[in-house]
Amino acid sequence: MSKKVMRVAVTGGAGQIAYSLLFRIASGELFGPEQPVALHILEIPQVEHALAGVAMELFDCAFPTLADVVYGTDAKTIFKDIDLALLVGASPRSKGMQRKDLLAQNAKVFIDQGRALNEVATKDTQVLVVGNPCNTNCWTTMKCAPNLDPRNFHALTRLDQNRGAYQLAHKAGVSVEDVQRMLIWGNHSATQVPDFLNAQINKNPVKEVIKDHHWLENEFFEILQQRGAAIIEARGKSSAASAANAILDAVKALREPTPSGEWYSDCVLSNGNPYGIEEDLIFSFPCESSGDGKWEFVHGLKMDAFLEEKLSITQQELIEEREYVKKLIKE
Ligand code: NAX
Repeated sequence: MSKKVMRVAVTGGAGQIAYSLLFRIASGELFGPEQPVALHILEIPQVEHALAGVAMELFDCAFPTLADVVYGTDAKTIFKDIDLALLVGASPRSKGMQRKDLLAQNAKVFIDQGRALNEVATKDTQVLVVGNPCNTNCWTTMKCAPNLDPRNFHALTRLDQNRGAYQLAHKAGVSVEDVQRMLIWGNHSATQVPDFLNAQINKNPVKEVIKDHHWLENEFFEILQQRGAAIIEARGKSSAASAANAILDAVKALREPTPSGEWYSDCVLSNGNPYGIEEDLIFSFPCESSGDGKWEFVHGLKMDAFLEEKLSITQQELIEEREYVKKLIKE
């Protein structure tokens, strides 16, 4: 393997998503068997010892594609020379904590990591934020890393898209492969907007295949908006393997040309979007990629009163989150 090593930073390396994600990246699944990869793994000092154990396990897999593992607790050391940053680590929401408390706690994490990226990463480094609230954490990181290209900042709604595709397929009694153009708009939160107006099943509008429109407007929304909570209730822990899987899907979506007529959900900077969404938000849109990390908005999706109302609710939530963290960045 004489190719230049692809350097991928993963934060929250001792956490549960990373325990699936790191091994799938190291195995060559993300970049292919010919692409050597180095993992740069960041954690907080309290769990550095556990992270050492994860690194030992990575070495013990003897993956031919794993060229190097760098791990530690200093963001500037870990982010040096990277091509891609997967910002997974964040403080969890504890019992009784309000969303605003979580925003404030995690704003600090992403202000520091944004500044570290700004100092040591290159303009072309791609950044995908997973740690919640991921849209606003992504916005914070982007604002604190003005040396990087703002179009290279992404937050994850791919898990919600995948969940939506499964639910539509299950309801229609078809395979997930038969569901096309599934899309999530807005915030990765309980205001997210799964779009059944533009989605298709076997190239037919979903509303023509699933005649139960009450289910689409109610249960379908509720299942997706509450899926994370349902998994915590059932498993006692939040989604991890499916989140890692969605991270891989999201990175592949940027690295592989989007098939003609298709799109994928990605939370990106809203500037210049064709749907009238306020500028300067990290908002989930229909995107297509030319396969080299560059992406464009997909134009011309249908809108109706139901969708527009839902979009305005999720947009408002993101505006409020942004205004709240703005003050914290200035402090
Ligand atoms: P875990 O609590 O298992 O792991 C998080 C890890 O991050 C911990 O090991 C912690 O020490 C580390 N960490 C905390 N602050 C850090 C910092 N400043 N630098 C580096 N590491 C730090 O959580 P896990 O289940 O892995 O989830 C990680 C994040 O993903 C959470 O914020 C979670 O809410 C979010 N999720 C986002 C999803 C999405 O679709 N966007 C879905 C899955 C997941 O819920």
